[in-house]
Formats: sequence, structure tokens, C-alpha cells
Amino acid sequence: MQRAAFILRMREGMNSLSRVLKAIEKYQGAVLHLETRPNKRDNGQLDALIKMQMSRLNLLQLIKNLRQSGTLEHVTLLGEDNISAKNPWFPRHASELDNCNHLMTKYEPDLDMNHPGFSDKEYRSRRKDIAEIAFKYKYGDAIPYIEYTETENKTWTAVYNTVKELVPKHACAEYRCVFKQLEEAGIFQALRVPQLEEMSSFMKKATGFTLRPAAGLLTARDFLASLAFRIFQSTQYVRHTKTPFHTPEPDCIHEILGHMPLLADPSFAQFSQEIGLASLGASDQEIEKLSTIYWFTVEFGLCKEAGETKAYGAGLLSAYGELLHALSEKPEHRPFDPASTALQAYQDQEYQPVYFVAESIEDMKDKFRRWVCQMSRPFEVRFNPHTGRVEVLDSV
Ligand code: NLE
Ligand code: FE
Repeated sequence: MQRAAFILRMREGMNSLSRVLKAIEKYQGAVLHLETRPNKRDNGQLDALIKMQMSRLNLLQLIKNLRQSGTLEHVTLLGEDNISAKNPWFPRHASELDNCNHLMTKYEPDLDMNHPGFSDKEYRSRRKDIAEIAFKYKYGDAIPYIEYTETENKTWTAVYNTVKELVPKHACAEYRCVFKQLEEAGIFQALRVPQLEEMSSFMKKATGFTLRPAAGLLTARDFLASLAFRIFQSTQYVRHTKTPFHTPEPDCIHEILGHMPLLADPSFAQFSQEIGLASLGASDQEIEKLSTIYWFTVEFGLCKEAGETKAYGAGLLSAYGELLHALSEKPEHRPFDPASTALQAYQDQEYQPVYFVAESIEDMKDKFRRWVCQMSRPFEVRFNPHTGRVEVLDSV
């Protein structure tokens, strides 16, 4: 279901309003809110605001119908909840990502009794302080330095050492290569959590990807949008020390150890940006499909390499328990195929029962490109690297 809002200027008294309401009824929409007020410039006229909900297909029909009947001349369609009508709102420049950091209320230590930090007051207040940084962050700011505590550094050490041991055998070549560079640069070391700012400048030199701090798990739409600008929204807090080897939510160990090496790989960075671009102004159903693909590739993807299966998914490379599980006989392995992968239900609490294996990262990218062409967005988008802006090309 899409939500949409109209503003009507009622030159013909209540006539155009009743016509629009009838049309909404005809297309099985539900009016959520209706209000009128005097027009600011001309007091003799009334403006009406109608908020409603209807399927995307019907919404497009409704707009066509209103346009044909001439009613739309008096109607301004406003985007709401990122609807994909004629002019959906989405960020056109990285600075507009300041509006795209809505949190999901999932796995919060304050709300979820099963969270290992639920009964740990100190952990919860630390987490709040770090989240504050993300809430205050504005485009262009440097990423604030965090003095990680001894406990946090210890948690990093535990995860880092196990991952480092498994990388040579189980991680894909692209990951192994950047991992080594990060060690050589002194950014990856066992004893301290790397800072987001140093990770960001490392990635910037490699692929142009940069980071912005996020307070927690974001909505899929907001998260994917930032990738269109080669920006990765990263948490900055560390998982609870009770569960170093697996957490269901992102934390900075997952982002730094799982995501960032691959975001510094040119081909993978390109793929990440393309998912982001595909998400701009997409319908809710398409966002769901894109985030499912993201889940089974960027988070939990496997790929072939010289006859063996390797991991490239960040959720595997930051959680050694699941990495070993994924590469064992236990779960099902299916070939990566965007059309079916996009429909696979996933669960985000425990280890995955199903993983998708790509022929290679390059092949995955090609298959994704072909699949993404059939999305129903009525416009094309293109990222202009000179201006840093997303340009919209109308195709209807
Ligand atoms: N399970 C991962 C880890 O423990 O690092 C995090 C997954 C976030 C989607
Ligand atoms: Fe992740």
C-alpha cells in the first residue's frame, strides 16, 4: 500500500473536492485525513489537504484519471512516506542524507528483553552516548573520535583474532586482499577498535566510499539510499561483551570487519552503489526485494573461487560461528539468482538456513544489473560523480 497526500485548490467550490473523493473511492483508496483551510494568497478560496492510502497501481491510475478529467490542474500531489508517484522524494545529494537516518525499533537493548545488554545499565547508557553522536551528525562533519573502553577493545580483540585465523581459508580473494592492506596500514590491529574516521579515509582513497555514523539499525529505505552516494551508514557502538561471536544487530565490529574491506574493493563498491541507486524512489515492495537481495549478498553472500566456496557476506565475516556454519554441510546452498533470491524469506535472529552462492562477485553484479532493469520505476536515475548529485531522467 502506498500513502499519498494531495493539496487541492478549490476554484470550483467543493466540486473538485467531491470529484477527487469519488475517484479515490473508485480506485479503492482509503482517506486517512482531510482538512480544509483558507488559501494564503486568496482568502476567497479554500485549500484542501487529503491524505490517503491505496495500492501503487491504483494510485498511478488515479493520477491518470484526474489528469484526463482536468481535475489535476487544481491538485498538487505531495509525496508522503516516500511514495513513488510522479515526484517521489528521495535524496538527490549526500547532504540530504541528514533526513535519512530513521531507526528501526528492533533489537534495542532498552526494549528487547533478550538483548544481552537489557539488564546492563552501564552498557545501555554507553550506547546512548554513542548514539547521540549519530543524531547530532550533519553532512560534512568529521566523524567524532571515540575513546573505546578496555572492555570494548577486548571484545574487538576476541572477534578480530578468530576472524583473522579464518580469513585465509574461508574469505573471498577481494576480502583477503584489503584485509592485508588494512593490517599493513596499521588500521587493523588486534588491540584496539579502529576509528570510523580512519576507516572512512582509507575507503575514500580506494573507492570513494565514506562513512557517516548511524545510531542503530536503520529502515531499509534510508540505509539503501545512502549507498547511492557511496556513503555507508555505520554504527559506532560495540556489541555486548557477553556475545562477542554473534549478534543479530549491526555494531561497529560487524561494520568494520564485515563490510568495510569489501567497500574498499572497486567492483564490490560499484555493486553496492547500484543497489542504492535502484532503491531511490522505489515502491515499498521493491525496497523489500532489494533489501532481501542485499541480505543474501552483501550480508550473507557466498561465492565460488577455484572450485571452493568462500564467504564475502559481512554478517559472516564478522561472526565466526555463522561463518563456519555457512560453509558446513548443514545449511542449504542455492545458486544466486536475483529473481528467486529476492523472494526468499529471511530471518535475522539466528544463523541462516539458506545461503546463495554466486559464481563470482563480478557475475553476481551482472545478474543483478539484468534483474534490476525490470523494476517498474517510471524514471531512471544516474549519479553524476562531478556534482555528487543524483540526476533523474523521466521515462514516462
Ligand atoms: N551476525 C553479525 C555479527 O555478529 O557480526 C551481525 C549481522 C548484522 C546484520
Ligand atoms: Fe551489515
